Amino acid sequence: MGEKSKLNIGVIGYGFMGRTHSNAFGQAPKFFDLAYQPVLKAVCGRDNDKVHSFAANWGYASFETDWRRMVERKDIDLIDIASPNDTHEEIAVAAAQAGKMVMCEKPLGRNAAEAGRMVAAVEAANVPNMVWYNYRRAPAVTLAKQLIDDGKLGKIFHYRAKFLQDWTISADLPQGGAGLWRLDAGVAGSGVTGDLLAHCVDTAIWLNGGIEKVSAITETFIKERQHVLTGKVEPVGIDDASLFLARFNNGSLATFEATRYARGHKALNTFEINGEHASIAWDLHDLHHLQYFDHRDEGKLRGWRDINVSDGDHPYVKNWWVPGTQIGYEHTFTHQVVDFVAGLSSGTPASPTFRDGLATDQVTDAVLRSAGSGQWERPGDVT
Ligand code: SOE
Repeated sequence: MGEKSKLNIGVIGYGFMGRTHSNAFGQAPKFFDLAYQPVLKAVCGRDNDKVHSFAANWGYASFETDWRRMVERKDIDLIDIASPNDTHEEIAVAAAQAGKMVMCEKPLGRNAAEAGRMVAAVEAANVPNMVWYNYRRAPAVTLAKQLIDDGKLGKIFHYRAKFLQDWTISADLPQGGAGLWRLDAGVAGSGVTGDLLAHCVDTAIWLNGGIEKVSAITETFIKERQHVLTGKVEPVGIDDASLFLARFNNGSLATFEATRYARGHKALNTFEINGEHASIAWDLHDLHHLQYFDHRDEGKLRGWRDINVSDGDHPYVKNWWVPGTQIGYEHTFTHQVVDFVAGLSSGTPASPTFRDGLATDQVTDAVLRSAGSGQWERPGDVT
């Protein structure tokens, strides 16, 4: 077999997401037969010592401390953005203009206006692009998509989603800086709406189609926090909790809830969908299981089935270990690389593309608008 064409990757950011992405690029070609061989060419971060040791640990051939140098490099095909949200637009637009493929951590922009400019840039340059909404590629979630597309649920009536955490309850937790930029509205764009609900919205649009309108309520429980970068106590601009009602274009009704104030929940990302014939439910805390109830089953045997999505005929699973053993969170990112590369070779781009990421940002913008106006808002309507 001849040597595969290389896909030379430059990752920007070495925090939590820099690690998940680096791991995924490394694992994907080991477990899946990819048309292109991902190569960890360079990683970029501002701190010379930290980025140096990150590069050595994860097997990068080189490192940069200025993302602009990375984007200019002729030996890099794909720029992967794993840095905080306020950097996404500038880097993505420059990378697209330099003719690079672009992958970007979620949410695509701090708001839909930024995301729209990012879509315009990748589409004008005609470069492959993708947003890392990783949970779509948990095998049980992909199986849910297959069951819905096969028509097993019939007409959908209800969609219920939650993403609950509890790590910001302490008033002593500061805002800003590495790790805590998610609490700084200027950097993050919003709080749980863009950080957590965006995951739920991306999955929901994928499984159940577009959202017609939303009615939302948000709250900031802790109004002031010390800022790590200024040392001063400053107002908190993010939403700590965000809940909304929605109507999908297919007529189904939904509730969505995200918070970082649900004591006891670390990453309870769940959805339940109720259709005419069947219902399905999923929970990230038990991510390889899909709950399925089918009313068409024989009456005396009818009940919720607990499908252990770890067999060879389940999505992605046969490429890992033996049936019945488990895979986890990190694998969702690896599957994203696999599908992105498959999209390059087939010519049919894998979703979520930047355009799909924009659709999610339009919904989260509408949620924040509705929380402010007290009115129903439509994702497309911007006044
Ligand atoms: C926040 O704690 C966070 O890390 C999000 O930023 C991720 O997108 C989510 O997958 C897990 O939680």
